[in-house]
Amino acid sequence: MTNHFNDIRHSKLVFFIGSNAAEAHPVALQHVLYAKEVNNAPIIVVDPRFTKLAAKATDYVRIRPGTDTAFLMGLINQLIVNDWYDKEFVRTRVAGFEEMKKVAAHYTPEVVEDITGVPAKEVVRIAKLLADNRPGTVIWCMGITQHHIGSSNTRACCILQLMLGNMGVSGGGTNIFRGHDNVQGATDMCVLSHSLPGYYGLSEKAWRHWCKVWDVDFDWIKSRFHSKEYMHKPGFTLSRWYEGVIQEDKIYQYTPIKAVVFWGCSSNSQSQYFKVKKALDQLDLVVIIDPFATVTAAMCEKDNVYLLPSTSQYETEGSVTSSCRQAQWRYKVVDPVYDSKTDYEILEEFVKRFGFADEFYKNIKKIPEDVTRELARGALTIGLYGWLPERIKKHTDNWHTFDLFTLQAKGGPCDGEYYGLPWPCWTETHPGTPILYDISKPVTKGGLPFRARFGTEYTYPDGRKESLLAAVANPGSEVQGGYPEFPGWKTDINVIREALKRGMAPFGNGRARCYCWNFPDPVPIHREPLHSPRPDLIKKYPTYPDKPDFYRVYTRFKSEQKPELVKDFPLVIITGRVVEHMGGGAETRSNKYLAELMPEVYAEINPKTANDHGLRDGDYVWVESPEGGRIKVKVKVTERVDPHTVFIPYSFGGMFMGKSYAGNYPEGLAPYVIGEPANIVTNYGYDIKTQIQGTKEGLCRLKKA
Ligand SMILES: Nc1nc2c(c(=O)[nH]1)N[C@H]1C(S)=C(S)[C@@H](COP(=O)(O)OP(=O)(O)OC[C@H]3O[C@@H](n4cnc5c(=O)[nH]c(N)nc54)[C@H](O)[C@@H]3O)O[C@H]1N2
Ligand SMILES: Nc1nc2c(c(=O)[nH]1)N[C@H]1C(S)=C(S)[C@@H](COP(=O)(O)OP(=O)(O)OC[C@H]3O[C@@H](n4cnc5c(=O)[nH]c(N)nc54)[C@H](O)[C@@H]3O)O[C@H]1N2
Ligand SMILES: [Mo]
Repeated sequence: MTNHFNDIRHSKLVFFIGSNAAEAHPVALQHVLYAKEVNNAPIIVVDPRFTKLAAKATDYVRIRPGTDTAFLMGLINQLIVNDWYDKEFVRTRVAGFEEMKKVAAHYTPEVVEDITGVPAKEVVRIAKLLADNRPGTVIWCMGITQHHIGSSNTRACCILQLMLGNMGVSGGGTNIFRGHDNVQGATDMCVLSHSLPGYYGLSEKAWRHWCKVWDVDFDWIKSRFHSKEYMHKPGFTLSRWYEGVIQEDKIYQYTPIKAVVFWGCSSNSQSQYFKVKKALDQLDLVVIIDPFATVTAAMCEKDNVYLLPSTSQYETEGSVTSSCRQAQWRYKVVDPVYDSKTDYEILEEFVKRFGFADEFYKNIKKIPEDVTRELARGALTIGLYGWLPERIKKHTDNWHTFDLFTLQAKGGPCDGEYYGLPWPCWTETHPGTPILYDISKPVTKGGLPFRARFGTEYTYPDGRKESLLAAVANPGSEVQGGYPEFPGWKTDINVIREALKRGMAPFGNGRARCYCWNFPDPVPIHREPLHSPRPDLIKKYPTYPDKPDFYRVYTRFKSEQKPELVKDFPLVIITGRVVEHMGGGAETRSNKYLAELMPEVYAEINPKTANDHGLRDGDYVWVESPEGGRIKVKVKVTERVDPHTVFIPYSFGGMFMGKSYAGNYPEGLAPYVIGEPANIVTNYGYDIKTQIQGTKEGLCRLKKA
């Protein structure tokens, strides 16, 4: 999030796209409802389903799944052609406007209507609403990201806010309501396969930086890898690890995967689940570190599973990071119950047995405080240097002294600081940055320009040259205008101190790019979902070429996009959340109160679809995917979805294509609720940059059970 939840209380408009916050973020929603009631802010909800969030909206826009880029570019085009965009903001802080404008021109209201199903008049009306109610905030979630063009969708959202001049202002921003508690912290630590903590990447420079922080020898780290190549090569992603086992798509690794550790991860959260199941049955070893005996364990047919019971968050402590980049100290509530161990203890047992405890714990004497200290010293890129455990605890202990609207402490021990020291918190005295890219404040007081990450000038394909440095600066900046990054700022705190002394941002003062030359589509464009109900549009807006060695696995795009598929699979399938269940559902399906509230998996279908299939509310139906997955679920007949769309909540598990695996749980540990995982029928398809699974577009068919 560029801003923070509380800041939405300043918004004059809230634009939700691909988010169902009423179910997925009901606590955060209180700030949105404040804006609605007190500021009279229009609440726009763009979603293929009429959700519980849509029920709170002033303006609901029903969109065809997978067409958000076209809709957003259509809004952007309207802002430009009607002169409703913020020209001063574009002049001083944006790059690539001319190139973007040319692309946006294609997305006329009529073209947008054809692609998205949103009436042309609505496109114009919503654009005007956005222009008339500033500052407005844009909030998106998984409805935007889980597509093969997910990264284009997110960029189009950002460009929309740049055009409205809504960036770097209170009440504006791009606010992505995140998933699990501490998922922002997990991302910052890069619990992913393509970077070291703090978004440093996998280059030798990055490794050397962290070796210095860890105080270990670079050559020793190198010796832990199969070869130097693997030190710099991104690993498999969570969405496709199973290909490393079953190899139905070609893999690019010297050996197949033979063992998997699920550490706080639920396998039914992955699409193509019937392939995941196949992989589980082929593996030599499956280790599950979880407070619950998960569905993964129950699905394994072989005797190859070890369950290591971990504690829950209430039985341990440490720093966690919220959606809005704020740190909090989470204190222990109860001692570990039964024979569970904390995740720290389990990790320590492994490290000792693998024989590198001396290196691993060189700087760590006291867990978790020293872990937080080490991360603060290392993650300079995102400005974690000021996140010292004692500062974080002080904030958590004094949370009542901070202002509800601005997050700033008024008096007390944290006077002037922002709650949770939102990063970047450049130094041990910096107050934190509550709103990113806000040039109304000095950098030392929580202001920030856009980063100058991509040089000082760029030459576009038509020969046009443009400065990539801003034409404005924060108050107190020694340079009144744009400036490049300070060399060495990512690895040396003294460079950061020097920049701040001059009132400047260590990472420079650049322009936000509408044209990203390092992306497959420099300006976001529509591309039809891989499995599309519109063969005519596949021709006009085809997907990307296939991508070999993409996170070590061949990933099909073009070769997977088959226009004839819709003949046999005429309905669009989307999946998502219900308020009663969480993720793969291990925790919530094992809770008898929640189980009673949401006891069974179902498919939402429109009354017309039901009638066309001879189905009635409460009947059972087989939902079948083009790849051969099928699940048996209950029918819920509802106008929430249109006649082309089927929605299934994805948090169920313990059934597999009609068969129950409840008997496979250790005695007494089967959850109260079991059901078919929707991910058996979510289709093949992955984002071109991130490889996130496309669980919000795809095709299916229904057969009465
Ligand atoms: N109760 C509960 N809360 C949760 C979670 C949970 O499992 N249970 N999970 C947490 C996690 S990990 C996350 S990431 C967040 C996710 O939070 P959300 O992303 O808000 O949740 P979803 O229901 O997956 O998806 C949101 C909406 O996207 C819509 N959608 C589908 N396809 C499209 C499309 O093509 N375009 C548009 N515009 N919309 C589309 C769906 O209809 C759905 O209403 O929730 C978090 N909060
Ligand atoms: N079809 C479809 N699939 C999806 C999505 C979708 O919208 N549609 N959304 C995707 C998204 S955004 C996400 S984030 C994933 C979520 O997918 P997962 O992260 O795989 O699902 P969770 O159930 O949240 O998994 C968390 C596991 O961690 C365990 N756990 C909880 N606390 C602790 C702890 O302190 N220590 C340890 N060791 N374990 C703990 C829980 O018991 C649970 O088993 O699903 C993805 N899959
Ligand atoms: Mo998530």
